Amino acid sequence: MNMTFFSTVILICCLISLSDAGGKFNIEDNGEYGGNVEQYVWNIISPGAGFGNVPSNKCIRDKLLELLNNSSTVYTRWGRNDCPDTSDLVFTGYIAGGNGCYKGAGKNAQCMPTTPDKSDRLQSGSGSRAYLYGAEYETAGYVSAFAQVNNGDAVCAVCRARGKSTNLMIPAKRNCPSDWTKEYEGLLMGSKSTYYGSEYICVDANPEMRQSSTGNNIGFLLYPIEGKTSPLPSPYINGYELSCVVCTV
Ligand SMILES: [Ca+2]
Repeated sequence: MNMTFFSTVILICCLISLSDAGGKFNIEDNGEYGGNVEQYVWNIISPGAGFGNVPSNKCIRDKLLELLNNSSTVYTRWGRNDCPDTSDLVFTGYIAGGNGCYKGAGKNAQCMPTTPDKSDRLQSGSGSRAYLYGAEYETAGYVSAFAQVNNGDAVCAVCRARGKSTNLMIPAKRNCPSDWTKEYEGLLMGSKSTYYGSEYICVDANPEMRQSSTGNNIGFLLYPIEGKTSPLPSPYINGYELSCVVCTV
């Protein structure tokens, strides 16, 4: 086995590993191409190419590399207007969600683009619908990076991690599993206990706010989240704020 073909096989394995979520591709079980691995892979990555039209291993390798480089996963970086060096910016926005005083609202947070397209329905003030409110950090007295943005209107960025296939937010962690890339770490935040609940989101450890926005308003209010050790077991500490990390692979 020469090195070119060996490299191709490695890339084939990578592609199949990425694409095999439902066991759809299985080289070992395939008899359609008489054990011709190149033919099999080429027909996967170039649908409609037909039998007997297999290019050189280099072409297959280049195509696999192109596919791998084009794969990506998208996540929201809550609390920042930019993306980590590991990702590309898709758009920036403002965090929004339900007002904790109203029970009739979605619980999930939204990253609202700074340049929305105009709706074709502009009827105002119906009063019988759910509302999206901008988010404010409620972080007075907390660690300095967050205290500095107290009452500031919270921002967000949607980021695309190229060459990755999935992302994961892990609460109570500051580092990712081995083989994963750390996109950012932060503070787990959401509504407080006396308000209607919200999604828990991972807000970047160095949060930014919309300029000159520290007026105190009622909307989607973001508080640090505390762990409760009844029954969340040790080593969790009762009342400690929870960190978080966002990882890609
Ligand atoms: Ca504000």
